[in-house]
Amino acid sequence: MKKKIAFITGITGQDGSYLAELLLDKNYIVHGMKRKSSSFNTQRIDHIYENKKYKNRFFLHYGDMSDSLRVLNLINSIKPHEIYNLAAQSHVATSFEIPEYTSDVNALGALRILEAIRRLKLIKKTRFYQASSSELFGEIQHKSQSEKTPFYPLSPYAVSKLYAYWITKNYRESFNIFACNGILFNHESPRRGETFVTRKITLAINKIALGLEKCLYLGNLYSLRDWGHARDYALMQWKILQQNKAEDFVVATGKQYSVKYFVERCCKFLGIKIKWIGKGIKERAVVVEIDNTKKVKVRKNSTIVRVSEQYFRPLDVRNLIGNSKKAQRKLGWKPNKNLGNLIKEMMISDRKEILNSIKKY
Ligand code: NAP
Ligand code: G4F
Repeated sequence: MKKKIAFITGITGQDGSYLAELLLDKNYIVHGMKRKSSSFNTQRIDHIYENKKYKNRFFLHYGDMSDSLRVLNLINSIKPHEIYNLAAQSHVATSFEIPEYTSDVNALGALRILEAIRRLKLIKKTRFYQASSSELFGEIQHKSQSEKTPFYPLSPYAVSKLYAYWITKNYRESFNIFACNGILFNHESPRRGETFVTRKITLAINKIALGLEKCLYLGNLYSLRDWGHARDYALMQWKILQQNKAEDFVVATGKQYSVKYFVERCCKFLGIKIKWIGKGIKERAVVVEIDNTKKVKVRKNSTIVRVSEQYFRPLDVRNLIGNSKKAQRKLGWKPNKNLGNLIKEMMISDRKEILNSIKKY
């Protein structure tokens, strides 16, 4: 049988790396778009590149979502069966600083691919996945959010993703392109970018426990998120494109936790018990008990987490929890609700990474 060909934009990101592994293991030929950078940006996929098992089936191409001609030419030369549009300026807080760039890449980026599929007459051949986001729900209109919940975006990032969501639907309905939105809730992993809150916490708590840092500074401790594992979500991205009919799906765990709780659990993992004192900008976490068997380098009564105004957003999505019943019914989605396992995997991986970087230094 002829191998399927996939094209992944954003292959160097968290999701791109898991999706590339998954597709290669399913015997696909995988092409990915990477950005030209003055420093290395392929750390998340180097292990794939070096794996002999994937030789002649894994290809990287320079490109940028803001460059229509390059996007068109790449799709023309690859002629993929499936395109996964994961590339994005994906940091919500940063989108307030660079709204125009965020819109160009996230909103028009999706349009550029859809137009390429249409102009290159690949409508019958190429299926399209758009990485939509639970940020679309923003100021939530339903207690838990499903495909039927109205959107109310609260950031330039979310507004840009709203355009991408609708243009995907529009090209599906206007031109019959097999184009789908995966409305994915937050998903994390040891490969999560270091400035997203979960990874920022797992890295900092490890560094504090090793005596390398004194204090972690965070923004809104009371945000509630529905956090899943990125590897599980990559499988759903693929499944969405394997259906008989092009449709949109919410993917979520259906459980939510606060940022504050996430911090407590990371500390607990290292045998550090904290107590929160103060309110608002003065709120902080103080160490009240230490498990001596874990040999952490923190002192009782020291403050290890503080709030900093710097990390507050002009507007913030405070409360997200997904209703993924449709994905459960049609895609066989089995939400993995175990936050403890996710934290354990991220904490262990970050500790190793920190110790290795010290050794190298
Ligand atoms: P990520 O780790 O930030 O990866 C983003 C990818 O996009 C990276 O490969 C990045 O390249 C690339 N990129 C950024 N700007 C680009 C441009 N102008 N041209 C070409 N490539 C560009 O994000 P992720 O967590 O894997 O998320 C994947 C997608 O899902 C994103 O679209 C995100 O918005 C969406 N999403 C994520 C979540 C989540 O919780 N993770 C939830 C819902 C939706 P560099 O490596 O060079 O920066
Ligand atoms: O980890 P975050 O930056 O993720 P956010 O904003 O939910 O966005 C992520 O998930 C979306 C899916 O819903 C994706 F579409 C998007 O691409 C991205 O992957 O922040 C989570 C929450 C926010 O409410 C934020 O205000 O944590 C709060 N927070 C508190 N202190 C912080 C911090 N966030 C960050 N990044 N850094 C802080 O110090």
